[in-house]
Amino acid sequence: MERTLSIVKPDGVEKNVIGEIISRFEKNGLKIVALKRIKLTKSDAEGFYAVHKERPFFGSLTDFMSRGPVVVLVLEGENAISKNREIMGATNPEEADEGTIRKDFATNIEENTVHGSDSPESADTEIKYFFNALEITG
Ligand code: IDP
Ligand code: MG
Repeated sequence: MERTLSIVKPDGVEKNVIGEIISRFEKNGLKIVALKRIKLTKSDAEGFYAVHKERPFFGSLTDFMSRGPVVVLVLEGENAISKNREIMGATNPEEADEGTIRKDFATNIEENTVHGSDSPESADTEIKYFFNALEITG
């Protein structure tokens, strides 16, 4: 059993597809073990995406991530990290496979609707960024 952090980004919330996105996780056998809808400050977004701080899109990305509410979730299941990445599709929606969340909902490479942890280490750090132990129930 593995856990991963998912975020429905501000564009996904604005498009009113929170339920459709969550339903894809469930249909693919992932269990939601924590969930909340919050609004990040610019500084929250900068902290979350600190690994990207040298990238040219960091300012724009953190403006986007703090412009409106997001939904943060912890998904649990076998190979949850890679399974979630498959359900999400490629970072750039133009390169995403048919039937993936990003192919179906993303606006562009930045406003790409969902986040998913990319390794066990980042999943652990990212889950702790948003949830304490009492908020996650398997
Ligand atoms: P990922 O979300 O698929 O793991 P990362 O490379 O970790 O992709 O990038 C984090 C986020 O930064 C992306 O999901 C996207 O919102 C944004 N991003 C990535 N590459 C670009 C880019 O070239 N231009 C603008 N935004 C980008
Ligand atoms: Mg990433």
